[in-house]
Amino acid sequence: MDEKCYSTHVIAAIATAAGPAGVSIVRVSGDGALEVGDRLVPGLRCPPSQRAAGTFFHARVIHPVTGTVIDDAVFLIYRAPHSYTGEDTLEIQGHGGALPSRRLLEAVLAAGARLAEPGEFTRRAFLNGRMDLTQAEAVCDLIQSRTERAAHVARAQLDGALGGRVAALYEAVTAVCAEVEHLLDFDEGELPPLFTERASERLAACMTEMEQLVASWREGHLVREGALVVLAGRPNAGKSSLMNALLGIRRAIVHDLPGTTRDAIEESLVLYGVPLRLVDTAGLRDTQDGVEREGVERARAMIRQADLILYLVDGSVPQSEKLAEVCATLPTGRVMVVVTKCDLPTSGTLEIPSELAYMRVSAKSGEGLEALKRMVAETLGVTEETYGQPIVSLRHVNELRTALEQSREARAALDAGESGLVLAAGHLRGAAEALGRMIGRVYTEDLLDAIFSRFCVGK
Ligand SMILES: Nc1nc2c(ncn2[C@@H]2O[C@H](COP(=O)(O)OP(=O)(O)OP(=O)(O)O)[C@@H](O)[C@H]2O)c(=O)[nH]1
Ligand SMILES: [Mg+2]
Repeated sequence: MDEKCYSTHVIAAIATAAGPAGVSIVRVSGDGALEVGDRLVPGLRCPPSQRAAGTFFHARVIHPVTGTVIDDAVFLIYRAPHSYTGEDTLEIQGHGGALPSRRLLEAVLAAGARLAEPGEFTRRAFLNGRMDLTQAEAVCDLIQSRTERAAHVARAQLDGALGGRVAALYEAVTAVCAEVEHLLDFDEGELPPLFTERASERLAACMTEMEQLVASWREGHLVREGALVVLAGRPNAGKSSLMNALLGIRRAIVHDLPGTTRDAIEESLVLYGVPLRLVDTAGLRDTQDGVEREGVERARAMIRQADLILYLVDGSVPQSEKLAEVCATLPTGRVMVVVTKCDLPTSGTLEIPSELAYMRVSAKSGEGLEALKRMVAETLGVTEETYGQPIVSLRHVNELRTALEQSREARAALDAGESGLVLAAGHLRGAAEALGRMIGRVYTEDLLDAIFSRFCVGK
């Protein structure tokens, strides 16, 4: 199939979720979408292809091959370029439910459409210039968002909050690149005064903005993917009890027998708008028990991946471990000590290394739980107050890092003066291309395949 045919052939898909519902929508888009509609309503005095954009009508849908009555439906007419995809589009609203919507789709396919691939409507919207690539990706993020915060960030990205900033950076870097390349055509010694210094300064301003965007990734990926928070500590420290208290349900088995939890238990939780993957683990100790040993191994594996480790210490019994030594074996900068069972009398003094943050809580009385939640959100760098437009996509942060690296190299080359111009031009092109890939000014089919395969069919 040639590229043009692939990108404009009429496609169709059910746009609404399967299952009992009042209405389901089949969306039809491409060159000839309205004529596909004509074949579903034979004998209609004014068929879809004769109707104006922005109008709708009610009609009985007839299967174009079998002649069976499929449903009665409302047809909405969009004409290129004023539609989601930028193409002629028909939206057919029939009765809801898995079977009626499938029957309607089958009739549309029999009338000449082909089934859309995942994300194909949005891919066409991008190819037809209706949105940049960051906006197209935001569509998928919005659909899949699990928290208010994630939806808010995706919505703003869909409005171009990120794409606009990156487009400005792309244009600024491209302009510096064009000027440097232009100068390469001149003879040596004809460099305008202060040219390289000024180019370097302009680039530095772009780099400051790129750095800000890269720095927002830490928060952004937590907003989208969720933070992995692992409860770890000696057996009986109170990990499962704290897990249950944070969740508000009795999810994990609690027992006074040390070594109760064997497998890692994961649950989702939303704290101050940030989705967490909260994991309860087996108590860390040397043991001869094969099953428990496997549990301890799993606990260590979770600790290695964690964004934050809550290391629990039972405050009601004499301290049996040197925290400084234990924490030296845990990933630095990602550990918070939680002293548990604070409803019970404390047993002696606790030695907590001064560089570690710690909290006192009781899973039994609830004391300290709210403060702990707040502290976890703050430690992860996310609170309700930080409400900017962070980078949420790994692809975006990687492109920005490439652009930054290339810009750094370009500045170093510019600082060498005239002799560095050829090298600088190469790096400037590299930086501009990375920014261009981020917003889709530069793309390959493979890149689009990778992005849109994450989408659902019908979007
Ligand atoms: N008084 C009091 N008892 C607690 C509290 N938290 C846990 N316990 C008790 O401590 C014991 C161990 O609790 P768990 O939550 O099972 O401890 P764990 O760290 O998950 O233990 P393992 O799974 O064996 O590693 C149980 O008898 C709990 O009832 C608390 O806040 N206050
Ligand atoms: Mg446990």
